[in-house]
Amino acid sequence: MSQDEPQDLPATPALDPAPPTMGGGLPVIQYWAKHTLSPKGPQLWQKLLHKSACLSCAWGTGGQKGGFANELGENLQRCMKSVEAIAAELQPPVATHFFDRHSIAELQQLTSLEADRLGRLSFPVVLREGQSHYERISWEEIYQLAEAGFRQPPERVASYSSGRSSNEAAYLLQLMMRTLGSNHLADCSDLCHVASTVGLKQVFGSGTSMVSLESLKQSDCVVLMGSNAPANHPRLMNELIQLRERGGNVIVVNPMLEAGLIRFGSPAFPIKSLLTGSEIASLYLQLIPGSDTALLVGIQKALIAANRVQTAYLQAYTDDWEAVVEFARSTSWEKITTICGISQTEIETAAQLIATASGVVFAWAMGITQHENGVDNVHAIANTALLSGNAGKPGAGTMPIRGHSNVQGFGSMGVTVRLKTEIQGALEKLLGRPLSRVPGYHARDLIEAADVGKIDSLICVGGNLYAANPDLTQAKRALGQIETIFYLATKPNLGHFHGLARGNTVIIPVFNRSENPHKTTTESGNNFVRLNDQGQTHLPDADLISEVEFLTELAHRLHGDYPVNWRKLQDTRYVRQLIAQTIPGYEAMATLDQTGQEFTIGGRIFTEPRFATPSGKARMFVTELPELRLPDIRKLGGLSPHQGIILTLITVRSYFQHNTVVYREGDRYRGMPHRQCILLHPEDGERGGFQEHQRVTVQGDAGHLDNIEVIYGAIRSGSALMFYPEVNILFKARIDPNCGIPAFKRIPVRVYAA
Ligand SMILES: Nc1nc2c(c(=O)[nH]1)N[C@H]1C(S)=C(S)[C@@H](COP(=O)(O)OP(=O)(O)OC[C@H]3O[C@@H](n4cnc5c(=O)[nH]c(N)nc54)[C@H](O)[C@@H]3O)O[C@H]1N2
Ligand SMILES: Nc1nc2c(c(=O)[nH]1)N[C@H]1C(S)=C(S)[C@@H](COP(=O)(O)OP(=O)(O)OC[C@H]3O[C@@H](n4cnc5c(=O)[nH]c(N)nc54)[C@H](O)[C@@H]3O)O[C@H]1N2
Ligand code: SF4
Ligand SMILES: [Mo]
Repeated sequence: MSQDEPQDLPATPALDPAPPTMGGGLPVIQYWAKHTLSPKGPQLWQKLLHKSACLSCAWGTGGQKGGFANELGENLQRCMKSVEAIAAELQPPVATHFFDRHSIAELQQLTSLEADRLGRLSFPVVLREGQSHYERISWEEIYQLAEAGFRQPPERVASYSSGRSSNEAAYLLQLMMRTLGSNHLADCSDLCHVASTVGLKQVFGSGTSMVSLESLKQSDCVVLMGSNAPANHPRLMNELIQLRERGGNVIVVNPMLEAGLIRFGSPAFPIKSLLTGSEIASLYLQLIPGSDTALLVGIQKALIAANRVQTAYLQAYTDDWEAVVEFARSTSWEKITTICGISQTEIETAAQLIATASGVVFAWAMGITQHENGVDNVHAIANTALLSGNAGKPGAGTMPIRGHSNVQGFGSMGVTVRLKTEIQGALEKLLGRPLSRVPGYHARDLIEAADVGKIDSLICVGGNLYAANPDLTQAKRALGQIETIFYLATKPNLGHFHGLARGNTVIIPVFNRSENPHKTTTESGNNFVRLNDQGQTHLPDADLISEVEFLTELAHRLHGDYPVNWRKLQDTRYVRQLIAQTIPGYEAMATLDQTGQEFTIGGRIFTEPRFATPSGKARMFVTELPELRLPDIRKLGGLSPHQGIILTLITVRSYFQHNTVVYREGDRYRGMPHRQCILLHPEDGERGGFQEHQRVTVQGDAGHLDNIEVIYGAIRSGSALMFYPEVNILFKARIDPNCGIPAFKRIPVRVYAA
């Protein structure tokens, strides 16, 4: 590419020859120093101190208490992931003539990192049907295209969204779509924590965490399952360090030995932790990927055998517990240990740590949800919490660790294909008519529907629908069947270059959270609502729009003044009033603008065993053990189908990326120097006849990747690990029929030397 691209993110640092033995520590401080003392430092500090929630993860640091505070007002809670996210947003604009000079064919050669480094989008562009270049487009033409696009039959229009935008934008998006008569509100949570939302709602009547930060601080045991928190939720590590210091235990369940879950050095505790690191895991269970339900049933069985089940609690506060107890009792140890690969003794040790703790918090992320049995996994966690009396009391409970910084807010606002009946009722009252009963498409269904030509128009409020999906070949083809696509985005990504519509593809540049000309709100994974101040953009001559302005103007053109005065809603105070009236638990939003009082959403934190189900009791579900067979080696195509070995591939984020957006090559904590690596156990390397650093081919059921470097690491043998989104070219994921999530964490692949 030519010289006109901005290039001022730091160059990729050389990787240490050997991976570090702990997470966090001095490299984090070095990163901070490098960025905050650089010429960009003042801008960065301004953003860090801006009163708004961190852009990165849903732990929710920031807001009115100051850029560095958590919801309890504790300071020093900003991590370097926050700096990383801000630095990417502070890039200079994509050069004025960039799109004139580079054809789509050229743009499609870019990697995710290169696409992000093009800079901030600062003017709207369109790729017209049959054309080779994006070109600038006027706002009036965008509205005309959008109006025409969304005047199609409601079952043929859809939206997709990603959880970085505000509650206000989310609310307006769903109201606009539902007023049209469309329920096709696909969201990144469909690929993320939907298994938690669905599973927890069935058990407790509420789909989010029942544990507040305050309550987490009272627990003396955390079971951390399928989470790489040192990289993805760094400030959770402070809580784990403090828990260990007060004598509590952390049980980690993960097929990969993640360095930061063994030891972590936190800058929040410079003297006692930063340099040498604090021990995190008391017990590390390195199970077979996809087998968590078996392990949890094993823990339940051990609790029963040791007579540690809280029967009086179960009788008083749960329904259907007998079947769950009977199932665990009658499942053989042999079956359990064979499926999960963890010995009975280790499982009994875990059960004992749980039984002897005064309060246990069960926390989890994608290693639990992204499976064919994701909802079962969540049920099995809930069952274990209930059998041990650890739900509905301070210091205990179930705590999904959410992804995007406002992904949970999107769900609360009704951006979901499973609308709460209370919201449905409130919206029907507002509209004065019933909502459409046609079921909506979630993210996977949307791709399938598009693939068979059932979608005319799509609006994407953030995200990267193309690269977030399995089977990139299908995703590209499916998006290519859609007549018009509108991408609202802050920065260019692979989706803008590969996820092209049949007709027009429009990219609409938007302000990010700290730049909006109005206040907004977001919701953390701990159910805490943040108020984000208005701000300014650093971009010179920027022709950006706020998501709220675009959505209200489009809705006004589509719906006139029905059912609300849309243009008036450009003042987000009125959107907050609507939210307060229609969204359960958000009543306190009504006074937020006057008081500035951020608040915890009502009806979600359970400190007593009275849950949000109709009976007030938790409902328990028997969780069948998964059958973890791998396909026959010949079934995974390729040139020489008998060669190589079959492995279970886990796809994850590297240390330096945010979802589909790569910030830097490599992952020092896993010893992977670049992204074209496969991490496997040395035993499997030997079995396949590979040397470390040798190049291999990885074959899945949808494609293959050549020239992949073998890296040996501390992963459960039989499994391997690679980075998404590049790896999504390989496979058509299996889907959990209970919630539609793709099984990104258990993909059969064949690995062979070329
Ligand atoms: N810096 C940064 N922060 C982020 C993100 C980011 O990309 N970068 N993304 C955000 C988003 S949207 C999300 S959803 C979260 C993701 O946060 P995580 O869920 O922590 O992210 P993953 O990289 O998918 O890591 C999943 C972990 O699960 C383990 N695992 C894999 N399979 C299994 C299994 O079968 N059982 C168990 N018990 N463990 C398993 C993996 O080894 C890995 O440690 O992070 C959020 N925060
Ligand atoms: N193989 C595999 N695939 C996965 C996963 C996995 O673990 N393995 N994880 C899945 C998960 S958990 C998730 S959440 C999805 C992520 O899927 P998405 O949420 O769809 O993708 P992101 O990469 O987070 O989207 C990044 C883009 O959002 C835009 N953006 C950033 N901030 C804003 C903003 O304020 N407003 C607007 N309008 N746009 C903004 C930028 O243009 C940026 O390029 O991927 C899923 N896919
Ligand atoms: S833990 Fe998450 S919310 Fe807190 S500063 Fe780090 S990235 Fe931001
Ligand atoms: Mo996510």
